[in-house]
Amino acid sequence: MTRPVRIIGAPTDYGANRRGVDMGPSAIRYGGLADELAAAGVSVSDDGDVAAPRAEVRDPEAEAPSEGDAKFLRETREVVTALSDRVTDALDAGETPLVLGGDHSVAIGSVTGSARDADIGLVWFDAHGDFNTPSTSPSGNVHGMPLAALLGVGDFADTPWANADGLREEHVAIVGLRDLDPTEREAINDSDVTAYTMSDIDERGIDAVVDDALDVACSAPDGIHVSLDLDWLDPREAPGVGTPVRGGVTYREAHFALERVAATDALRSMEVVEVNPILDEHNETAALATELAASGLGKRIL
Ligand code: 4U7
Ligand code: MN
Ligand code: MN
Ligand code: MN
Repeated sequence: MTRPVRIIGAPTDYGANRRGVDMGPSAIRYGGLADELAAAGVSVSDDGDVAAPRAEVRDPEAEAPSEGDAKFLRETREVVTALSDRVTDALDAGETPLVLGGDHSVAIGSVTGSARDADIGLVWFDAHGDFNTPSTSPSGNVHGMPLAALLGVGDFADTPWANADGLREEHVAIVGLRDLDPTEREAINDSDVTAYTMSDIDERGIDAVVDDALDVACSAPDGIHVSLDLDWLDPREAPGVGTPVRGGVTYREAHFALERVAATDALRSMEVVEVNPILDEHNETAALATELAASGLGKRIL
């Protein structure tokens, strides 16, 4: 029997360079999430949204760990701390947390919550590495930093609220890379994270790459967290994202990958992030997020 799913919204946008992703949780719910998951045969409850401060009342320069180069770090800390607790609560109740973003900075909360007292693996489906730190980031946007934060890279060493206790680089795989900043590229190469580019997918096929990525993550004993940034897909399939990059995976490749996730039976927690309804066309990116979540949670065709 599959565990019940608990939906948790994290309507943030301050980690991204564009307004609008804060409407992601509403758009994804409106896009039919509950129905999709019911079709997947899983029982669902909705835990509502964590409180997130509005852009108008925030201080972009507050409390960066170094040089003041990360925007809204104080707001990030508040939201991810609350989210982390909600994720742990869901797991303690025997449920699978499904976090709806919001910008990708919310992953700091999902993953720290999932990796509390557990040794987990992580698959990061994204066009980007999200491996910047405040001193390397060209933008100062925290949605480009969550993986570095979770792993305690660079400026994020000893940042307890952002470091995931039960996550080791050896158990992390990034899939679909096609846009890295030079310093990020260096940091990923210096790490023990396994990273697959779009060229790897071109060359070896989505099945071989995703299976390798899942092997990396599933070598952790306590299950895996899947972080799905919708800009992983090609912008033709997923136009409603803040940082689109041409040359992403197709609709079918994405479904296939998430079906493989379900087949591992190791999914512990999941998030779908970076849906921007303002940039979307007829809510199609939000609807796609619901479909892919359902595939990851075990929806079957036959
Ligand atoms: B996303 C970027 F500079 N690397 O750090 C940055 F190109 O969560 C983009 O993957 C980050 O969507 C994209 O700002 C963050 C930029
Ligand atoms: Mn991205
Ligand atoms: Mn291991
Ligand atoms: Mn991302």
